[in-house]
Amino acid sequence: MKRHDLFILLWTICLCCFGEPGKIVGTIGDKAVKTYRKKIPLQAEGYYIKVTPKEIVVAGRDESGLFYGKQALKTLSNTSLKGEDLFKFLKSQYKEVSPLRGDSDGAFEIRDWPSVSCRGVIEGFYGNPWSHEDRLRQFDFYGKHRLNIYVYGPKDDPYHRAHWREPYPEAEAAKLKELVEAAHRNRVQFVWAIHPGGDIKWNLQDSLAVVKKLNLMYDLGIRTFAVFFDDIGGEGARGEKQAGLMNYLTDNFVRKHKDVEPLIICPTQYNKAWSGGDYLSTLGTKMYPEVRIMWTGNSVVDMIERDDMEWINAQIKRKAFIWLNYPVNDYCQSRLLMGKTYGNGLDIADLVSGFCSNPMEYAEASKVSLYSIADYCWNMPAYDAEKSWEDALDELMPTSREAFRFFCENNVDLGKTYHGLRRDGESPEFRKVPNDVYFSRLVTEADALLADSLSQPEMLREIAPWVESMRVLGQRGLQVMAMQKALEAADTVGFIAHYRAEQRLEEKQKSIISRNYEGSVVKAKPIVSGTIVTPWVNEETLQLVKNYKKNFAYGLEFLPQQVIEDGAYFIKANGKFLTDVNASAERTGDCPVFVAEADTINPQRQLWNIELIPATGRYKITNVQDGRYLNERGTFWQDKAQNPFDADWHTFVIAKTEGGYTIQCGGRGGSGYWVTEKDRIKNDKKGTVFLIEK
Ligand code: LOG
Repeated sequence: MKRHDLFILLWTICLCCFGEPGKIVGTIGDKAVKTYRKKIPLQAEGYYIKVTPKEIVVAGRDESGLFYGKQALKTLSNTSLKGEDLFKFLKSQYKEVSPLRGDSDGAFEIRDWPSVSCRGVIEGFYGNPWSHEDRLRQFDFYGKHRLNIYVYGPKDDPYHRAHWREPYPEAEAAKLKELVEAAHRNRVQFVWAIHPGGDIKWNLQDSLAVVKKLNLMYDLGIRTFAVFFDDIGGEGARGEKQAGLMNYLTDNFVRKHKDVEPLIICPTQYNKAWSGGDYLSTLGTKMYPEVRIMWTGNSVVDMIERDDMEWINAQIKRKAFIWLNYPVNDYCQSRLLMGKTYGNGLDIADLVSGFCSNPMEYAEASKVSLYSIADYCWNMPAYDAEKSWEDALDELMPTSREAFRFFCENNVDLGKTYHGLRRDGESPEFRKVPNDVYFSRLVTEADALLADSLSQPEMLREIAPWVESMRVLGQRGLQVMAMQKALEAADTVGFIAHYRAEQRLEEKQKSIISRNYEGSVVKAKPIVSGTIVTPWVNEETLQLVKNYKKNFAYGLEFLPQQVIEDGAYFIKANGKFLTDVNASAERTGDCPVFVAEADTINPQRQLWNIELIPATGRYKITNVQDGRYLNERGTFWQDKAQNPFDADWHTFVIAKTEGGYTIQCGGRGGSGYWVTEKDRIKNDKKGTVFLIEK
């Protein structure tokens, strides 16, 4: 055994068996650590650690620094790493690590401090607020991961928003008090937010109502406060009035107490896409400079980069306090966001006054991302999204780690939403080759997780509906693979049987719901791998059914009928034929027109291929003669050379109606129907009835 190995061993034994001999502990002013004063980092919450065979020193810049230093020491005493590995580990964890008296000795010192001074979480989502127990567990987690701020602002707490003037009922106030104490024990600042903008009157009475409420919250131990004006319009959204209230509260509440921190505001224009006029500059110039201003980035849901920070900071004349809308899923409730937390610049620490993540209403599941938020905020330049994610999985699901990893990998992207954020990396193994093995794994890993619910009850309770859905998705996939094989073997009976089994599973999957909540959000219907595996299973089923129908007649009654079976049709309105008149001429951006005569010379100009697209479940319509796609405006693509298919522009919902069919634009929300106007196709709310015939 080398000397340094021996030393680490002894040190570990000492810590475990005899308490902590040779240990010097203190904060900067303490006599005990006087010798090390110069070594202690200047930054708040920083700490210094020295480990030699003879002594262990932990010295904090302040109480928080000492708290984190002691925690680091605990982590160190739990590691079995040695030599090079130990140093590699230390360097990945702490800002500055130096060996003492030569490598072989194994002695070292650490200087460590946070990149961002305010790091944490904002419970700011719509839907089920976290439970009391959720929050208690969160605070322990924050303490452990050095997150130091928690902003309380669940949209559906009536005393935060809808009934902001009213005091909390006694029992709820008592619980909040307990929470505040738990937060403080973990060195987490508890910020309570009020959301008065929905119905505030800009008069003294309402200013006093806010002060009164804040004082009640002060009595529960809260020392930092926020005022939210997000997601409102009308009178409450006026910048100069909001700035006036913040100044009033600073004068009449904050400065009346010795121990209350400067206020935080969430403005109405809280992201660049929604900014305009002089709103932000009004806040910037009229509001006391100590009031911190929250900001979600270039849009509501966005990752933050340096340029973005420079822009907003110039507007508001201070450093913005980031409200990161990730991993919140209140706008994409069917998805759990369990993927890597990536995309924020690693060079923005000096441009933010704080960085908070708005999580999912699933408190435990959110920890996968919060773990990384903590890593990112503590040591921003060294942040590694990949590693941090893997580390989070180690900690959060030690007993079924690989099953959990697989689950997380299948719950990454959020799909298309009006906020536009997408997340890469979903179901990477599936992309290579969809096969039985992958689908079986969806089933077996789901089983493994569900079987492990005893060791991780809270996490499992939250993710169970998604785990269950993952299992059924796997079973559906296996049926689809069996349909493929049956079709290849011309086994019609087998094909129909597997198809019917697949349909039963799909029904079962659709019946899974998570949390029967009926507030500002609806109950969630879990979707797993909604970008990769689920669409593949849906599309492949449809495609196989189409292929089957082309060749076989057995069991057709069990297969879905299309409104229009794939084929070439005339599309007629008022007795006229939709005709690709320019088919042979030079044409860009032209359109077909309705003509009275049947074209006997070139009938294919009047024939349209109508085909169901499995990917969208909608139809595409192309001209038989030249293959050009008709788009939602009833015209052809501008650039005939390219003529690309675009599901946003070229897909239609065709529905049977009295006397014929309606054709609705499906790509972007299905806003308009086809109508005829002067022999051309236009869009309107109420559709023309078309004849679609062979
Ligand atoms: C809300 C927030 C919600 C989030 C995501 C802010 C400042 N406000 O669009 O409560 O959780 O987006 O849906 C918001 O982000 N409004």
